This record gives sequence, structure tokens and C-alpha cells, in this order.
Amino acid sequence: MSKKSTVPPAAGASAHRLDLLREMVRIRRFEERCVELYSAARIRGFLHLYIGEEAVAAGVMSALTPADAVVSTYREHGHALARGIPPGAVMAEMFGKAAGCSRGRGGSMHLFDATTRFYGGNAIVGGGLPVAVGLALADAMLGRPVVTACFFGDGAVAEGEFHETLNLAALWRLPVLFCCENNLYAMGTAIERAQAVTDLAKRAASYGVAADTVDGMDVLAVEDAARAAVAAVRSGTGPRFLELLTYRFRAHSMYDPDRYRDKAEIARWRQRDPITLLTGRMRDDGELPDDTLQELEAAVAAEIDAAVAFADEAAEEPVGDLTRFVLAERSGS
Ligand SMILES: Cc1ncc(C[n+]2csc(CCOP(=O)(O)OP(=O)(O)O)c2C)c(N)n1
Repeated sequence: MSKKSTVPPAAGASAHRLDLLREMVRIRRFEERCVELYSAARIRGFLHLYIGEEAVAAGVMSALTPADAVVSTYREHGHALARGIPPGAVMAEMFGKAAGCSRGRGGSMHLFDATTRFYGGNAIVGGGLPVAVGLALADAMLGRPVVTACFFGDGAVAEGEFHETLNLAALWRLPVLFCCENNLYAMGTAIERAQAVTDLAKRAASYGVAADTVDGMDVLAVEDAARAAVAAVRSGTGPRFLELLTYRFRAHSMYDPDRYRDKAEIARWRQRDPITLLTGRMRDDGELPDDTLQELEAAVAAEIDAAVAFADEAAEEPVGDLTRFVLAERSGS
């Protein structure tokens, strides 16, 4: 969950569900604002939206401690926000400003923040997997009782890196939680056109990695599964794999005309919108009065307005710094 959110935490018996709802709403509204800013050419380059998949980020992050590490993909705004990177630092990164979490050099696909142990944002499909296994190896060698959560898409399962890293993580019993966000498409390619075995949990299990398939639209189911898996990984029994069945409501990226998906399929998945699902459940349980939801939406809107204002007012990088950070610098230089 967000640690640096400016929105105060909820209190009371249903506080936790409200926190999960707030996290998903923050991610959704942040990205909706990104769409507007992209259309206004304030954000440039590629932009891959996570809209529809928010339950995965909110549920998994809620199961981690601040000491755990997170590795992500190019569709990582939701992971970054749920991990606790301030929205202003994420938005400034989108704007290419020096106050961005990657000093404005990474943009949307390369969010990075060592203080929250968020090790990217990676444009290479499957590219985060070896990074995650390396981090987990380092933590294991240093005797730190922490877990590395690695997010990747179904498309990454077709990459050699997936197989090499799962094999090594299983062989060395490394503390990694593999979180596969199966949204059924890798760009314009449906999973059944690209993968001979579409049951991705089975693929992980073939390496001796305990694997579960979870409803990735149900944040409570995601959180339960993630908590159980994290506890098992932390106890030293080796890596775990979660296949999180989810769906992106928008195109692969802002440049994608999205002609490969059936409109009826999109409409079917929209009926399982993770925010609507949790809202409905909380309402049924008498946990979500209308004014609470309105207050939540207003607080999130204010938080995002502040993030955009921060990014707007932030300075451009000085031209003299343009050749810095190409190579590692000694501290003080
Ligand atoms: C190694 C590599 N091959 C191809 C690409 C081009 N590419 C970018 S995104 C993508 C699809 C990946 O799909 P998936 O892993 O399922 O993630 P999703 O976009 O669905 O979240 C591809 C093939 C790339 N960036 N890196």
C-alpha cells in the first residue's frame, strides 16, 4: 500500500478494504489524467496504461513490507504508485523533469526509486526477471529476510529469460514472488496464438515452483493469494508463482488502434472492473456510504491535481547535466 500518500488512511473495521479501494482509484485517476496530458503533448514517448489491472498492484503491494524489493515492466505506473512513490515524482518523470523519480531520464517506462526498493520499470519484455533473481540472490547471500516481487506479462513467459530465471530461482530456492499479469494479449497477439500451453501456472510448476492461478480482478483474492505466497517465500521454501488473470481495458499503448480485440470481449471484462467489484461488495456489506466514496474521490482528485502542479512547476534538467549518469558516478562527484 501507499506509504507516502497524502490521502489519510481510513479508520475502523472496513478500513483495510477502503485502503485497497483508494489505492485502485488513485491508480485509475492518475492514468486517466495521463491520457489527457498525453493528448495535450505534455507527456511524450510511449505510454502503456494499467487501467483494468489495478487490483493486481494494490493486492500484491499490500502483502509486502517496505524492506521487500519490487521489479516491474513498462506498464508500471500502478506498481510504482501502490509501492509508495509519490505521485508528483511519478508525474514529473512523465514530464521528463529533473524532479522525476528517475531524474526525468526514464519517462513512463523507466520509473525507479531506490528508497522504496522499486527497481524499475523496464522496456524489455522479460527484462526484469533476471534483475529480480539477482536482487533476491543478493538479499539471500546477505541474510536479509526479504522477498523480491517481480511483475511481468504473459508475453514474458515466451522469453528465454523467464525459463532461465525460474530454473535458477527454484534450484537455489531464492526468495522471489513471480507475479504474472496474464491479460491475454502481448501487444496485438492473443495468448493462444503465441503460447503452446496457455495455463501459465503449469509452465511455472514445471520448474518445481509452487504456482497458483488467481482472479486478478478481485483485489481481495489477489491480496489473500499474495499474502500466503509471500509468507511461504519468506519462510525460505523458495520462489512462488502467481498467475493473475486480468485484462487491460485500453489498448496496448497510446499508439495502438486496438483492432485485434472483440468489442464484446472488452465489454465482458469491463463488467468485472476491479473498482466496481470492490465498491459493490463494500456497498452490499454496508461498508461504503455514498459520502465516503465521494470524499475518497475528492481526496484522490486533489492528490493528482497536486502531482500535476508539482510536475508542471518542476525545473528542467540543466543542460550541463546532460552527459551525467551515463556511467556510475562516485558519490560527491
Ligand atoms: C525482448 C522484447 N521483445 C519485444 C518487445 C516489443 N514488445 C513490447 S510490449 C510487447 C508485448 C508484451 O506483452 P506482455 O508481456 O503480455 O505484457 P503486457 O503488455 O500485456 O502487459 C512486446 C512484444 C520488447 N519490448 N522486448
